[in-house]
Amino acid sequence: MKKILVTGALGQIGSELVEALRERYGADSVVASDIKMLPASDVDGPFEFVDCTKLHQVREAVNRHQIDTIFHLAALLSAVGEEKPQVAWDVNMGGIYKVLEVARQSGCAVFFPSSIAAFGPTTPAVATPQDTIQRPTTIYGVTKVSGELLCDYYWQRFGVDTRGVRFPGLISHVAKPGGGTTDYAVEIFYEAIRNRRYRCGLGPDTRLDMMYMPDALRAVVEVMEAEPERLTHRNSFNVTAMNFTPEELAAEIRRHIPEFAMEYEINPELQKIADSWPDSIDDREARSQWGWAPEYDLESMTRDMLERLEDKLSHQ
Ligand code: NAD
Ligand code: AKB
Repeated sequence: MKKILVTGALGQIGSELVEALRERYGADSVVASDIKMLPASDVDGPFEFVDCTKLHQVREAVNRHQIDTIFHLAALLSAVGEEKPQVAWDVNMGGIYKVLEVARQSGCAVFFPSSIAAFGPTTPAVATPQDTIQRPTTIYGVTKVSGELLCDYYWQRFGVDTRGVRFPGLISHVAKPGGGTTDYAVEIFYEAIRNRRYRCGLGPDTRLDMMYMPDALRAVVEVMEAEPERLTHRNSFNVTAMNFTPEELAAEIRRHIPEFAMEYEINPELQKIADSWPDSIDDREARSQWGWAPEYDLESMTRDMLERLEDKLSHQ
């Protein structure tokens, strides 16, 4: 990786991935891009306006900066996707197709982040295997399975070096999440610090896999740097770090903020999506093929989130 383009770079993952990549490969080697514009005061490296659904915009950015690797983050997430399924299809499928076409023409490698949303209600729900039934019932999930297949196709048919992971819900304190079903696991920390209470849209026993952002960033870099001979899969590796319900997360927060109160006001749309996803996934293939190992569990993530968010909010 000598020159990198990140699409959707101003979202929850991109806000931290760009910085991590710049630290690793050099500030000028990483071009951030999005359809949102960055305030001039926040620009600390190359930035381009790139709508990933416009082939010429992706191509121009790749040519102008002689890009050899694209981290394609731009997408609509699960909750927003169900509100605007047609737009979700256009952005998620249009985006990955345009990125893959430019990658094919320009010889770029591509990172594609899939999700636990690529599974559905007929998937084995506990310790979901790497290779299993994938019949998702959300438009987001449909675009994630299709994206995984398209990435595999471009590797097998055209030799484009496509790689990816299936992320669980991601927890972070830099940028707020962008409209997913697992957003509660981030919002709860803001509310616990500010108001000592949180009203959760998912039921108390909704069990899902999650991961803290530092582990997610490492997963992205490690899968892209993995020796290709070791990879029998490419798109996309199950990766996970922790597993909990809203009630268990609230209990962990209460160890630091004893007065924290959790209420439930179930959002039927969100609950339906969460119930269609696995309770837990099996990431042994990622562990054996490229050495994946998370560092944060529920306890260490909660401690770090509260410390860092308290510091951030005290300066706002
Ligand atoms: P996000 O919603 O926070 O950010 C997405 C970014 O894409 C936004 O900055 C948005 O402006 C941009 N965007 C939207 N339409 C665009 C377009 N047409 N062209 C260019 N940019 C556009 O998302 P995120 O949480 O950072 O997720 C990034 C990727 O990781 C997505 O593909 C998502 O599906 C995947 N993922 C995220 C999670 C998670 O928990 N955050 C979990 C699994 C997979
Ligand atoms: C969402 O909830 O949509 C995302 C995801 C798990 O893909 N966080």
